[in-house]
Amino acid sequence: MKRILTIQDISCLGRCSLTVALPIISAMGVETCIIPTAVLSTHTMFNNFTFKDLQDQIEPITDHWVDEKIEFDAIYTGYLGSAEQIDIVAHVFDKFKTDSNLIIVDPAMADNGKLYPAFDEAFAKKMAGLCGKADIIVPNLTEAAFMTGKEYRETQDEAYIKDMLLALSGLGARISVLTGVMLEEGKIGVMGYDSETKEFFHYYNTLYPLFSHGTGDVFASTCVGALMNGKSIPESFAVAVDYTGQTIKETMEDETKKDYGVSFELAIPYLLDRLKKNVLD
Ligand code: PXL
Repeated sequence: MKRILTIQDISCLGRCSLTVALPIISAMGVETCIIPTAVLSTHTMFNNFTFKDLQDQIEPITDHWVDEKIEFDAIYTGYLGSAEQIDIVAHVFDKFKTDSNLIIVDPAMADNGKLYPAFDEAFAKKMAGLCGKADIIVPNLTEAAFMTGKEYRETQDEAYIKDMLLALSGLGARISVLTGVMLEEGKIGVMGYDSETKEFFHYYNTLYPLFSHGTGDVFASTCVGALMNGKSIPESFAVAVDYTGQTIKETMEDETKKDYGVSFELAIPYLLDRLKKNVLD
């Protein structure tokens, strides 16, 4: 059985970060170890959220694991609460990176052209550095623009997406994948670039007209789970696009619930079924 480590906050309510990663990756049959970087009452899109920093626990927890000779098949990071946490997490990568494991960084910090309330441009530059230590990065267009210094555009075309991917690949990860790519009416998906083979790949499915926080976390978690199930990189992203779409579709049945994240639970049977298929070959 594969074992991964995911490092992100716990937003107690709001279905994002660890409350999404842990159930989804576990459901995909992968042992999911966690390091909670902070505990918040909700994600930061609510007003008056509480925030308890847990970063002083990261070194002792990981030192203990080093003593126990623990290894991980992948390390996946999402929302990190401060620039200092990025440095600490970079050190965790150094402790557990091997020749065969994968580091996946979702630089969760911005959307729709804006940084989340807790962050500034210096944080984005630091996150770009963490992306340089990853094998795979999965930013959305806003995050990519903040990390590369390139312009954020609402209207997308293929040349713009490819140009952004090449700039992202300059950060240092082997695989860069842009999420939320919309090049065709009614479709949403990803385009990726493999800097070793110099090849682009892409995958799209139906665009459901609902915006909800946490969909990026559902997406990245699913991708990690699919990779750990032996799927190829493009197929893993296809599984993630399909499942994320399905969770949004489920959530649309009850629009009032969207501030509380997507109804990913209802789509888990779909995910397990989808995991058995390969749609790209
Ligand atoms: O990745 C989404 C996310 C995770 N954690 C916290 C957040 C958000 C998005 O707003 O605020 C605390």
